[in-house]
Amino acid sequence: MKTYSFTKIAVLIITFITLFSCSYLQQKNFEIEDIHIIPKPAELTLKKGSFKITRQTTLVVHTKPQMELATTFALKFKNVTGWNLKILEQTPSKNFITFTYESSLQTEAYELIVAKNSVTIKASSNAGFVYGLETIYQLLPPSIESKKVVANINWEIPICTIKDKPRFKYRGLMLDVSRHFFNKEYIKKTIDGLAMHKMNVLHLHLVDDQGWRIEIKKYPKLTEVGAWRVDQEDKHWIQRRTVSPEEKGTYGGFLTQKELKEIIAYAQSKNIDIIPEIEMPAHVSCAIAAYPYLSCSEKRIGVPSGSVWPITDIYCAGKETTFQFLENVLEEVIDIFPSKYIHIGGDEATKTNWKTCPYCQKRMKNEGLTEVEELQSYFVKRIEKFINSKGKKLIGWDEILEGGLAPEATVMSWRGVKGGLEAAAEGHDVIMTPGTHCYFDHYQGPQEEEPLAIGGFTPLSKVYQFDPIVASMTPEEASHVLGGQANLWSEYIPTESHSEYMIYPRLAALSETLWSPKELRNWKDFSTRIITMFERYTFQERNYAKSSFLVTTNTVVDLNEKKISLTLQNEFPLSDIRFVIGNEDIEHDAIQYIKPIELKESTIVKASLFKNDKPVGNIIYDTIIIHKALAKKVKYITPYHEKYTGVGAFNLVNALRGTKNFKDGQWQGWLNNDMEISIDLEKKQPINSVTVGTMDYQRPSIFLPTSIEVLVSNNGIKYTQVKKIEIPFVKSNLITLRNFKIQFDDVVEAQFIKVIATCLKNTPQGGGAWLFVDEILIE
Ligand code: TNX
Repeated sequence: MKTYSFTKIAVLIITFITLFSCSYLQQKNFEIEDIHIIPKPAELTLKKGSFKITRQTTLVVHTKPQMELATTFALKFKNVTGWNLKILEQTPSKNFITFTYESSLQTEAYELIVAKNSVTIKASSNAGFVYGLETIYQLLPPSIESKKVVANINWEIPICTIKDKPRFKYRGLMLDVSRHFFNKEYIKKTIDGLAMHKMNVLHLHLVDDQGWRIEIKKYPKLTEVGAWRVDQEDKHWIQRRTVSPEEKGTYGGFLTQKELKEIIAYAQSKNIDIIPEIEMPAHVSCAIAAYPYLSCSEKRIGVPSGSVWPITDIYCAGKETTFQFLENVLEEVIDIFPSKYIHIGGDEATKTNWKTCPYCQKRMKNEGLTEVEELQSYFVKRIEKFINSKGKKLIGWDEILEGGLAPEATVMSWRGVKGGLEAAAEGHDVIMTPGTHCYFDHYQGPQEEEPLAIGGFTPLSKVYQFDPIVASMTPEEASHVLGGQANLWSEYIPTESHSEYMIYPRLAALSETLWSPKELRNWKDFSTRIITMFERYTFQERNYAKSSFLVTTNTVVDLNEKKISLTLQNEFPLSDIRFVIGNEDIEHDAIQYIKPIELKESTIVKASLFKNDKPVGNIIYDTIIIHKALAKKVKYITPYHEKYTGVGAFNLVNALRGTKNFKDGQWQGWLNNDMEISIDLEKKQPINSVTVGTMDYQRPSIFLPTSIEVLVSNNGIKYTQVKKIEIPFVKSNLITLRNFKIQFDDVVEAQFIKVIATCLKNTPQGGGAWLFVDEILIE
């Protein structure tokens, strides 16, 4: 009897301990390093323990918009778990997520209070609730973004309090849907991407030379004609031929008014304002192709398939019919878009036609204008009046400053921050979109590794340094800065996956510059959080650039010791970089990089960033060639040009190679002049070949040599020719690096080598020719 009750007590105790420890173990404790929200919240207090979303969790709502948000939340959960979370108006005793109206919070601000048994999202507007939910998603495991059920996941978030609000009220992205058309589904997917980063403006660039993308009922030809161009997608943008107006366009598309309304409603539910841009007076070849009377000459043109420069086919500023057309178009646009802003472009108008057009001249005379810039200003002011009369505000690119700004206009500063500074000083609102930090059509990694882009270099870390407020601004001027925006021009972006590649992850960096308090900005901290964001992108089936993973090399040459040391780095600090030398396999044999790698012989170095012992991103291959001319004396018989000096005397023999960026400091240039140099190898030795590294980049007039001749000597005075190659000129629109290897028929013994590379004499476009050389390798 005694034994029995003892056993009973023991069983009871064990059960109790087990139960207690189980529930205790279930309480996950998060560390601050586990929280990877982007953009970083303004204030976060973390406590021990967690709230777990289960099949029984209830969503508590009090209004219709809250109901809609709760429904999207429940749907997301249904996708990944199969559960049907309840949405109720009554608050249960525990395990619920509730939306609570809190009037003291600013619009867009929210508070998130996560406790053991409940989650409360407080906000004074739908925007705040949207952001509260987005934050919950980012507290959850990345697989919440999956499109299908995921097993064995604890849907747990840390007990914490978050008080969050944006630094800037305008946080935008511009999509150019004209140069290449992007459809409704893609635009909606982009809206999801924006909301996730707490961005609140999608600026749609609906009109440009190469395509009119919005249905206008009064002018059907705008889309019947203007939305379609002759398909020349197989050619480089700047190499597409001018088409005649008779040719039928087959490539393009447009958004119907119905589709746009659907997009707008979708965006509104995510607190995103859609700002339409209807370009004028330039970038409108497509409209002139549809209605030739809109231009000064009324000449018929075709919709251009590619580059148009300079932009002279612009709207006539003299004829009244132009303004009637534009007002009718804008009236329909205003009916579709609830946004308080209408963007009218205004950039890059070459106004030569206006100088000779009798209508424009008459207008200038009547209005007392002397310069064509003032006529553009008249144009914009007149359109502004119309837009204001409809209760809307005008935005334009910074060119609208020229000739006098329209009284109420907001300026989008793209040519640096200068226009923004000027406009703010005049008391106008400003949105900063400087090309230096905000142009997502620029390269984000070394050109050799990236898909073709328009140029520039705006890596993730550069975007992260963006600040819409310029240090020199007075507080009054700074108060006019509404925020910032990234622009994705799409000349070189034909597909959705490419478009996403350019947007993400740079959008994440931008979002933090526009949302989070400046004091919290920290690249190192961001660089750990972004990795989780990559996982979220993957679950969302979103393409994104891994360029920031790329390892880059720097080579330092010790000319005395004739050795090369290679440093490896990555945009992120404290990266796990590993490498192999020669033919070893990077997957298995890589060693961690800790200090510069010293090399005395030619070899290949492969390197990559590693995560969890696996290479991530692209593997880089660097060929190091230690050749016979390394660090030997070079005599320049024809001097290099003062504009492109490379690194000076040893440039051609320092083993450092130039990149496709011809201004990278590794190239020596000769202008309308041949390169003639000799190298003293210090002693007679056997030579098999001479290689000359050159560049072909015809746009800025850099051409391959037309011939290369190699001569040898043993006294440095009398040379004999060993070999000469001729290089026929071939037109090209690419940037190509070429190594011309002049292989000798027999091994030659010599101390002095002379190389003569001839410069192109007659260039296709006329004008001068450059010859660029980065290295001469002797083997
Ligand atoms: C300039 S930015 C433009 C666009 C081009 C872009 C390419 C601006 C207002 N105009 O038309 O697409 O450069 O980066």
